[in-house]
Amino acid sequence: MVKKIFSNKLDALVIGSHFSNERVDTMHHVDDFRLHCEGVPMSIPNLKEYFNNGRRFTDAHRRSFRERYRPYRQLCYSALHIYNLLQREGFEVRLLNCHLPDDPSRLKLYRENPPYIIISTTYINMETVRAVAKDIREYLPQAIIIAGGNYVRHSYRIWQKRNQPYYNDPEVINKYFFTTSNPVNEIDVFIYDAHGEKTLVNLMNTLTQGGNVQHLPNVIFYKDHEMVVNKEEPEKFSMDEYHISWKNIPRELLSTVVPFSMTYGCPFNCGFCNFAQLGMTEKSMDVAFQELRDIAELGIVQKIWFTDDNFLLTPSKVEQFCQRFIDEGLPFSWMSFIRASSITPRTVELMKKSNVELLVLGLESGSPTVLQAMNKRDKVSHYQKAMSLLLANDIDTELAFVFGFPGETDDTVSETINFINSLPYSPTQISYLYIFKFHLVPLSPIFEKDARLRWNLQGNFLNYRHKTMDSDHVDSVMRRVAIETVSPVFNYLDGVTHVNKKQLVHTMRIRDTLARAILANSSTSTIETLWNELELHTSALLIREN
Ligand code: B12
Ligand code: SF4
Repeated sequence: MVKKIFSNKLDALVIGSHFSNERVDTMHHVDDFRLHCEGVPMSIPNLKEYFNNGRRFTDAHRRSFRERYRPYRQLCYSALHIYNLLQREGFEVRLLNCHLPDDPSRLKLYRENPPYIIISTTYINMETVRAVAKDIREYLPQAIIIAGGNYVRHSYRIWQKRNQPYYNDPEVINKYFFTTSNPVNEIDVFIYDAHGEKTLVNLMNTLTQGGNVQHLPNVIFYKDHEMVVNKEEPEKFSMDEYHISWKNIPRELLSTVVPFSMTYGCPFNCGFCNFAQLGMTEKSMDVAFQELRDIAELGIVQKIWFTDDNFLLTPSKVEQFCQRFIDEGLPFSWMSFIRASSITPRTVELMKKSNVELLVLGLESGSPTVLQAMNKRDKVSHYQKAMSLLLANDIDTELAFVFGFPGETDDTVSETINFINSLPYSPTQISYLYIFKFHLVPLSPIFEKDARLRWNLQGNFLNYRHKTMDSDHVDSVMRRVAIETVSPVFNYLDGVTHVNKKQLVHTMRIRDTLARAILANSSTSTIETLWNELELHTSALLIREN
């Protein structure tokens, strides 16, 4: 238990992410090809308003903000994890899930004068952390600001490799905490362990008892403007040890959908991915189901969002999980990432029975050549079988593809477009299409010297060229894919429950046919006909907003 030297009631404030219209976003490569009017993405509620109001908005700015902010509203699992940890350790803690500039609710929390501010960098990069930390410093000059999580870990590993070719490029080193020439001085202590939970608790207890960080492993701090890197002592991490005590999570943090994690890490090694290189740790089924029963008892949650990449890793895992979910009669629908190889007639049957709502598949490409170059360890023929089964059972999907990886050519792009367009069609199923521009990131296998030489790969991040394509061409490829794909739709996070799913799916398809016609510079009369059709169908739609 912590001894308090501060008179404050509150010990710590945890910050999970940040959003602003001007934010520096590491995912700029997700091009937005959705239908927009007056800068507003046209979700179903926005379409209704637009048509009801004579095809204009009176509040376009507010609506645009609301739509862009939507993905940030949901509770981040990483922030919940740290909040839960500190609460369990006896600290009085609050959670600011998403920091927004100009948001009065952050000031309300600052006014409680938390001596420690804990920033999780799972979702935010260095420049975003700088913006958040500057804001905190303005109001809480005495607070101890601690940062940890994914981006801090990556920064440490890049610091270790700072003298290696490609890692020593100024464009790279200036994007990460410990190599940049412009450090984020507002942060007092960085925890660079891959996990860091024990270090965080140890650090807070040490400081609270009047000690200092000098001999604490796994931390980095600045002393007299010099960076001090304390020795590394990798923490042991177990998902069971850090299970969430749902009954102690304040109700105001919960909603009808909650994030849930079953595993950490990934046994694969896809060429473009920089968060794989860790062994996998799993939560035991008994602990997971105890948590799920606790959530059910809260009586507010309707859907579980499994946020880890790999909990449905094999067909037997899916069968084991779904059978127990059914046997325990849990009152939720659920959504999760899944690998195509885990989708079989039996697993689809069990997933359907256990009330699955949406499955997210990182298919990455419809070209065997590109899948092989990516080391994806999956086959297009698997994808086809998996998608037929999901569509036949009306299970909605999110399908993600990456364009521009070394080996990509206009022909492989055509293969992917043909694959997408060959997927069976169902009037009552939705497949959301996510297209990403290949992002050449440090610590991914393709960033390393041997792979670079093999593909004659030069550049960094979103600007590169290799043997088979360059990043400018990838931009035009993205546009081409958006225009030429047919039945999957873009995700507007509509936030509505369908009264008649067939009508809803039909309206979504018209919306994207229109978006694609506009992108393709189709004739004014074609576009006007589609607008009229969309208006007709939107008006007929009976929806419940979530
Ligand atoms: C699930 C997911 C989502 C879900 C969120 C679900 C949810 N409600 O939690 C959705 C789809 C909504 C989403 C949205 C976005 N995401 Co996302 N997402 C992920 C994904 C797949 C898993 C995240 C996760 O839970 N990881 C597990 C965490 C808890 O692990 P960790 O960070 O390694 O932390 C460990 C420790 O370090 C410790 N820890 C965490 N924080 C701290 C802090 C301290 C002080 C300490 C000591 C320890 C500690 O806890 C963990 C266990 O030990 C990751 C990729 C991945 N596999 O990690 C991308 C990822 C996190 N997302 C990313 C991005 C960019 C986004 C978006 C900005 C995309 C966009 N443009 O809309 C949004 C932002 C949303 C937001 N709120 O800010 C990036 C973030 C990169 C970065 N840091 O700059 C990632 C890494 C993907 C990538 N490679 O680009 N995402
Ligand atoms: S992209 Fe590949 S390596 Fe990365 S988490 Fe997914 S399966 Fe694992």
